[in-house]
Amino acid sequence: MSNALIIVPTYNESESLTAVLDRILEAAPDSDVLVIDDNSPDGTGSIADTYAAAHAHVSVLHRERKSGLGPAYIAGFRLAFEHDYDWVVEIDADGSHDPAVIPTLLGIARGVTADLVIGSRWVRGGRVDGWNVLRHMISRAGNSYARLALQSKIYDLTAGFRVIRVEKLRQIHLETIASSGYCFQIEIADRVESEGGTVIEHPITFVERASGMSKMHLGIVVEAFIRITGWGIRRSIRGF
Ligand SMILES: Nc1nc2c(ncn2[C@@H]2O[C@H](COP(=O)(O)OP(=O)(O)OP(=O)(O)O)[C@@H](O)[C@H]2O)c(=O)[nH]1
Ligand SMILES: [Mg+2]
Repeated sequence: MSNALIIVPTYNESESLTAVLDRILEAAPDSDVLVIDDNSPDGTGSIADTYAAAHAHVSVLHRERKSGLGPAYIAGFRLAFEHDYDWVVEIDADGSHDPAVIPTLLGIARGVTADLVIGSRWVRGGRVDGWNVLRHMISRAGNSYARLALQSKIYDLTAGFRVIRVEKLRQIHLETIASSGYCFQIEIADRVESEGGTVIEHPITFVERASGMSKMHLGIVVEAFIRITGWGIRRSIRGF
């Protein structure tokens, strides 16, 4: 068995999934890949099943309904616990993250024994291709606000391209993580950092999805804003 589990959450990614899986297997042929599909109406789940039937390293977890990125990833993390993987890799199914970078992120994680390696858009050398000004502003403002409120050193707290040490995930009490949207990524990074974990940001180029629809909506931004503000207030009260 490989010691890294690459988790690919999907909701309506029928147009991009096969190509992304091909690129993942090419880049990391020794890793196992787990697609977690929330009963996508566009048939992504059966595309994943067909792919898994033809590729020994790929498996699929089907969930009954769309319940957000957080619960999907937590289900994947629990499988990584059960099967004793050392690392999980998070990557989107829409082609925004280049699978060719996975060995680099894993190499950094293993080399410096980091707890979290983030493929970061917002450190020197990182960039985003294809976003409009509004999307740039939302991501930059959201990350700056979260960094300030949580007194974090991380520049790309919302990034969805990461390697996480499973041992660290076991320590951060997943049962108490309530975030659903991309706030989940902030919460995980914050837990790792608050527990004294080693976090490294490696610059990546993020490419806007070429097909399919974004799952980003106002509710996700509002959830992040409310939760971050709550955590920040609690933290500053405790600090005094
Ligand atoms: N299983 C599962 N996957 C999800 C859910 N929401 C989003 N995803 C997947 O999570 C990844 C990130 O979602 P995106 O819609 O690309 O979000 P984003 O990257 O912030 O937005 P864009 O840049 O516009 O694509 C993609 O692979 C989605 O298919 C969900 O509720 N359940
Ligand atoms: Mg995306």
